Amino acid sequence: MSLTQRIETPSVTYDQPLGLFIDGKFVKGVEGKTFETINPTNEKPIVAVHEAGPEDVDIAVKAARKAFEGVWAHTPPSARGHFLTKLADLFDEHTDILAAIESLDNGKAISMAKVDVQLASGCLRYYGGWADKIHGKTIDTDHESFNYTRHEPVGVCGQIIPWNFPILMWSWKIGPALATGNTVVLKTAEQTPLSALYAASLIQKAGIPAGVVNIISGFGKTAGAAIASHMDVDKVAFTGSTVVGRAILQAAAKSNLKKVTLELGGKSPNIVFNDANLEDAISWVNFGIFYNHGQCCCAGSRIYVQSGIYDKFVEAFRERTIQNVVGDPFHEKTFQGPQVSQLQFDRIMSYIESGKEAGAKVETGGARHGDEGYFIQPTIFSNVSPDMKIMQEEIFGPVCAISKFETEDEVIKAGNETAYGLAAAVHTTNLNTAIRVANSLKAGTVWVNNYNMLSYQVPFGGFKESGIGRELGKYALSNYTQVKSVRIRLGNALF
Ligand code: TXE
Repeated sequence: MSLTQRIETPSVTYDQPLGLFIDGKFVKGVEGKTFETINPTNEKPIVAVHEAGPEDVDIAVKAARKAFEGVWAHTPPSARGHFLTKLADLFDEHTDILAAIESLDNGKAISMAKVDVQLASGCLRYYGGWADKIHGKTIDTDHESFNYTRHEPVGVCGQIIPWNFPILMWSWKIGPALATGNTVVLKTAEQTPLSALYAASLIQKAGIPAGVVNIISGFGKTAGAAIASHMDVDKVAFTGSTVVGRAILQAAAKSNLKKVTLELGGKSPNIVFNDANLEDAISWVNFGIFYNHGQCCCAGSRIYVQSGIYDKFVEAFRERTIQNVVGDPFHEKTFQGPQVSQLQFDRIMSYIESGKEAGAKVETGGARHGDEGYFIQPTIFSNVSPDMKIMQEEIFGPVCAISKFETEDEVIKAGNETAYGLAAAVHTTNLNTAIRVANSLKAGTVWVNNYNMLSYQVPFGGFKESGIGRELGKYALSNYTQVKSVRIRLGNALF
């Protein structure tokens, strides 16, 4: 099988790289295996890509190690920054292609996919700016000493990303890793390998030295597990399910105690008080759960509405939800495309069935949309209780549950009653309420009068079982550096 294929999408025609991107070149896997990626809109294969197994991971790690010890170690920080800003410019130039690939491979609405690409280029440029501003401190201890710290790169970083934001996660991982002087072996999700491979061709165009970034397509149990347990990978950054997050921590513990950062699932509460601006709140609650077809780790899937506005809210929210345009991701007006895969479609439908069986009321949706592709109607459940599966587990689809509450204390308690702690939101016109509730919710991000606002300058990550470490902003730099203390004796003291 060849290493590129011309692909026609409804918006652009382009050359899709298919190989593993190792040591600056696209290559076939050692075992010669390939796998197909499926178009979730019509359930048909798009193309087959080359598959990495453990041996390919090893080859990629060796290339990354060589670059880390060699060319990249001798690339000045400002030059690293320049490479990242050049890459960001190339993302901007190729926005239409990258966005079309996301819509084709992931099913993302094209208007949203374009925003993802802009956010990705913004993230790369932002970390390009950081590259020559990473420095340690001098620390006074006594007259006879000079002490300083260096923030050194961790080394070879394994990065394992999911399918819900393929190109955005690529940039969240690669931006801070390269800015701080690390090299990377990144594995994409098996459902969505295409945009990352196209972005790898932009790495070549940007002139980033061979081996600094290696991108492989492959499965979790083979290529992913090989990264997590590799003895020469110094750190793994993972975004995905909690169950795999645990497996990665175990693999790190059993191998070389590599550093691990995790960005996992959520079951985030979205709280609307009586005094909220109703129209605004409904718009944000709708965006909070149905954006990206509900396939967001921070999706506001548990909606708590205060009793004074509950009936009005449910009615108006249902009306708003019905207006969400579900359909072909390549139509500019589409808000919600298909779920990413048959597996995710089946998982979500089984949660919908479990909600119905448990006695929750379907306010709208509750079924498949159309008869081709993995489309699901935006679904709102009411009449739910805290013990229902749909209130406890991450559904990762366009499905939410609304509950009524009376008091602030009660809703804080309910909001925190979950093993997750990724995000939360509060809608109110009272600043005191907003701040009190924001301070009391155990979540890595609390939005006030908005939802899903993500910026590359602001850290993102989870409390409790939603993860370890923070991505984005200055905080992410500490995931990719380790501190060295250098202590110099100035006087003549001896022991
Ligand atoms: O995730 P997996 P799946 C949640 C969401 C979703 C559920 C399952 O609830 O319904 O997870 O999705 C790689 N060693 N999130 O099955 O399996 C895999 O190849 C190393 C939340 O797709 O965690 C892919 O690259 N790697 C989420 C990545 O892990 C392994 C985003 C994610 O896949 C591996 C996605 C292993 N043993 C799903 N097994 C978020 N936090 O945004 C799999 N992988």
